[in-house]
Amino acid sequence: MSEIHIKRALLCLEKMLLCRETDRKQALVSKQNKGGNFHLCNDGHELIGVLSALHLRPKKDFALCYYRDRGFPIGLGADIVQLMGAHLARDTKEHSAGRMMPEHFCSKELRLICQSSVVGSQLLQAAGVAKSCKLKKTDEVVYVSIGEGGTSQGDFHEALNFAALHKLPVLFVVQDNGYAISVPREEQTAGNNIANIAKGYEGLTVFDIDGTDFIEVDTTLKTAIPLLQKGPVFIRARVLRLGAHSSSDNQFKYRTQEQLDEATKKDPIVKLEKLLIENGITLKEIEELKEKIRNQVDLASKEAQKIPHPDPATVQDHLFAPYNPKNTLKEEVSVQEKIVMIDAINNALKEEMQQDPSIIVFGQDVAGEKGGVFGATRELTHLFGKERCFNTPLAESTIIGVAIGMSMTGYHKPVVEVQFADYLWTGINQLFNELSSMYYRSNGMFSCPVTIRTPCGGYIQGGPYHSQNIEGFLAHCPGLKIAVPTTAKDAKALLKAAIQDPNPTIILEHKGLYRQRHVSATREPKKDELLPFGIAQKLHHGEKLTVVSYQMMSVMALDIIQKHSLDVDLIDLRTCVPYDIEMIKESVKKTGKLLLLQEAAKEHGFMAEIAARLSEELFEYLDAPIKRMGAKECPVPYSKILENAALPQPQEIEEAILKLLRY
Ligand SMILES: Cc1ncc(C[n+]2csc(CCOP(=O)(O)OP(=O)(O)O)c2C)c(N)n1
Repeated sequence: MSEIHIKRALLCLEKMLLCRETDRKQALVSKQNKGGNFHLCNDGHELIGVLSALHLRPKKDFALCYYRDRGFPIGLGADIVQLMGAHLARDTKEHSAGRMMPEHFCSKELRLICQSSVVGSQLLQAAGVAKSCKLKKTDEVVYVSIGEGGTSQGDFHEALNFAALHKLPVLFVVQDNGYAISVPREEQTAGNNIANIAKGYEGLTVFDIDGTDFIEVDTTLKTAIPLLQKGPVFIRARVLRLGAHSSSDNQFKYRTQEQLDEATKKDPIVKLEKLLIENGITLKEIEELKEKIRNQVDLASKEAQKIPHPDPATVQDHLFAPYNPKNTLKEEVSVQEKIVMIDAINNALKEEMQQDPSIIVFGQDVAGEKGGVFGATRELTHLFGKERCFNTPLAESTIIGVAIGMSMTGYHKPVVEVQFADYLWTGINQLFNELSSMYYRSNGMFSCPVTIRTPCGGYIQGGPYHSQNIEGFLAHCPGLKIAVPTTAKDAKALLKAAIQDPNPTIILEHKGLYRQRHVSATREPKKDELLPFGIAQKLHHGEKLTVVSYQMMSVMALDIIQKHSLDVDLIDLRTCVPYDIEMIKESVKKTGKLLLLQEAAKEHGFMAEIAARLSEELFEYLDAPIKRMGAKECPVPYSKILENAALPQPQEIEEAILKLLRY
């Protein structure tokens, strides 16, 4: 070995020992009731993570490393006190400040992107980070690691496909220890080797190596990292898990002592020590290094125990990043020239893309002449280029996962289209478990300025998979803002506010209103008109009854109220999260009666929340029971006759309004 090689090997050993010693210390303190009682063993995994970090550029390249890859942050130079503090769920500066279980590494300074506990979801986000770097034309690369069990997730294949398709600088590292908790590799992966499967993705360079061998790992990384400028690289590193899966696991239920002893013989630390001794380093030098590391970790552990526990008063902090724009949307004035909702949305996208080059639009069919199946993104590729409006593979998890990653570099604001709200479900993990909670999980360190637009709603004979209304599900997801515009002007001004918002936002666009002319078509707001979320509007003023609704229900209710000149306050919510509870309360105090209208099935719907809240907070003001109306409890069928039977109809709404007025 050359002198420089020995120097790197020594540094690598030092970092691996640091990793091993933190492991030992963490296992100990997790039994001492000091704030954290969960421990994940890293022993046997250290080499690939540490050495990858030593080959990359700290604070320049990005990384998303999984929970059994502590070697990577330690290799980068992460503060051991912060790591030990995170282990004890203390109010640390990095790694979530007690919001996440230990080993969910997160540091803006080190460009360690905040991790969730969902195995596999980091891979698409890594592809998104890399896409952002590539669009920005930097030479930054992205490291992402995962266990072999996690490669069974669909997101793994979506990520390899997207990275290979876009030739992205992602280094995928699978740390294959042969077990996913208790499940052995042969029950996990067809052919028993994930590297062979990865070879099927054209454009992906694949290595299959012994992850316990310093020379093999070092040589591979030296070859692999320069290749990243041309496209993604995949390394399957065969490693060892020299302990149980976690402190909650009894490994001897699925593994014998003999098997463990056999694995221990290949311990990468022992092997590296041997290599160094063969190359002139003395045993004494290694013993001194170990002693130094023990003292360092001892001290770090004591320091970590001085970090305070989180303050319970902060439990709801960092749900949303601050954003308080002024309401600059002007009142509706009667004008001859009206715009329909779909055109207003298209213009909002054009205006925002014009004024902010960081906005990138993508989704299925959104690019080129097609410009979306409803035409919302038409002309965007022509006006702003293929890099700023492009098609994605037919994979919703890809759309949302990539958007998350792109938004986290700070270089870009993705505004994505999910073709129908009904298909958001194949991306729901990225939305529900990842996007919405990123700001909270990272204790305000990483925000995700992602806007998702998606057409929803029925009355168009779209059948069960082109008619869903999903606001009730989404509203149950803390950290996500949701708009449900009824008119063109609101859709435009809300979309513009959403794009400028540093938080994740979702615009549910009712496709039955895209081209509807008599209520939804309005004057077009000017470029600078914005409508912040949480401000409802009255479509009709009255004294005897409050009706609260949105989208198609608002249109139907307004028609009925106008037809009979009824004395009704009609509140159009515009947004579900946040929703304008004050306007509703003020109206109900005046009218004493409340009808809640939603197109989604009545049971377990969004309006149930408003009904419950009003009965808790305004019971004394009510002169009649709160009435809810919605669709029947079944999917929305295709036949027009059945669709009409399922969805709320004007006649039923009329009867409900008149009955409540008479009550
Ligand atoms: C999507 C998902 N399903 C289940 C779990 C529970 N879980 C946590 S770790 C783990 C095993 C993962 O094994 P592997 O990917 O091989 O990594 P290793 O733990 O062996 O390093 C499981 C099933 C999870 N975190 N995420």
